Amino acid sequence: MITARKEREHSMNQSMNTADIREVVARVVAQTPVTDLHTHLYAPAFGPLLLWGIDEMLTYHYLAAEVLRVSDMPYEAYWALPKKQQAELIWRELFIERSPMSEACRGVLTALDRLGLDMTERDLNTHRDYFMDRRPEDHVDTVLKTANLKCVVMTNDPFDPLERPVWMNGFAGDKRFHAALRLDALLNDWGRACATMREWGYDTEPDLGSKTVAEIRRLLDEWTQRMGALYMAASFPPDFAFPDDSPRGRIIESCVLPAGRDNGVPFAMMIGVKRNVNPALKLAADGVGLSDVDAVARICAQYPDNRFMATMLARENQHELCVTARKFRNLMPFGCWWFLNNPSLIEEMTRMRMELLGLGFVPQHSDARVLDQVIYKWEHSRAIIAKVLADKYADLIATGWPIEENEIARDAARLLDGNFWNFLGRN
Ligand code: RAT
Ligand code: ZN
Repeated sequence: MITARKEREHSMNQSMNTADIREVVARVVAQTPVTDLHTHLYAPAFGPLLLWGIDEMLTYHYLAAEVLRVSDMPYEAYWALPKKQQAELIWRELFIERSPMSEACRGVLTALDRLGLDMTERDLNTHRDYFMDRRPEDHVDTVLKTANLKCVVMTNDPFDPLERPVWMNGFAGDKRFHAALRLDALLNDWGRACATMREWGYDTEPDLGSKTVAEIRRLLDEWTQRMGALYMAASFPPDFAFPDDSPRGRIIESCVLPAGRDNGVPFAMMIGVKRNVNPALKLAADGVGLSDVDAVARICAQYPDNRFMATMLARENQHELCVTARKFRNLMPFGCWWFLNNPSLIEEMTRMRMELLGLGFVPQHSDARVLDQVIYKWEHSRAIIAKVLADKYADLIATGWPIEENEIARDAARLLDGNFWNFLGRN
């Protein structure tokens, strides 16, 4: 007995106490490479689709929405400006005329700082100089290294006229950029998708009869293969229902789920976006609404041979989604999506998820649209994930359960990288 106790004391001395834990966890999480499972970035081979640099960062649609609240410029006049002038307006209004408090503003500063720019400098043109002569290929390497990312997953839409030709011309692949087959165009506007598919030579009819179903399935199989897609995905409005007799519901049941099962790729559901709440804001026009988590539970229950990833946009849906994930091993909650990608909400969600799901979730994705953004999105999220983890380890240590650094590294690797690949079955 005494020996056992001595051994335990010895092993506790070897492991960490609560004072060390914060520093060690922060360091380990910062050093753990990330797989960023949902971005809007593109490999350099996609040419102008890959956005990067300071003017792109400043004109991010999150910041367009913010500048259009404080400026009295008519919406159309803003959108008519060349990008450079939009960036100048945003810099002036949101960084110079007032302190850049919002998360999207702060992010620009974090990214510039970590790229080595002088943050005491308030002249935008001076910052622009850094980006002037950079080659996109080199910048990708610099940014992924600075953000400590292993790889990112793109959002790839076969109906997008700009990216489609890159795939059709045999994109050679880029191990830093994986693909996800995005199905919004197919699922959220079937009338139009049907007509487009006909133009491409698929024998589709609006009625979704068996011939059309087979053709949609053919499209899904072809594009999953062509892209090497890791998963299929779509965003849905708050009234997303399942089962559902609309074209969306019918295509999901008769095409997407069979394809997902047979091709071994999960279906990622991004639920709760109210598109075009204020159309004058264009890409920044969308809002959020409360959704029905039972729809998620029903699809997971009815299709146990399919795997589902889910992220929901309303803060109020998060608890129910966590509880639902406890009931279904084929459901992986992921990320703090869009309006939730703010420190206070990331912390709340990460704590709740860890308390309900242990380490069995994917805490974050960046949603970056501009390459440089991964620097700030991941630095800010990593700090919060580390804070939550450290609190939880401190609770464990308080019970006498020793924690070793290699265990922290193992857990961090699961959260930031491994859980996603394991869920795909590709570890
Ligand atoms: O976060 C965003 O940038 C949004 O505009 C959307 O792209 C959203 O993340 C989505 O994937 O639909
Ligand atoms: Zn997105």
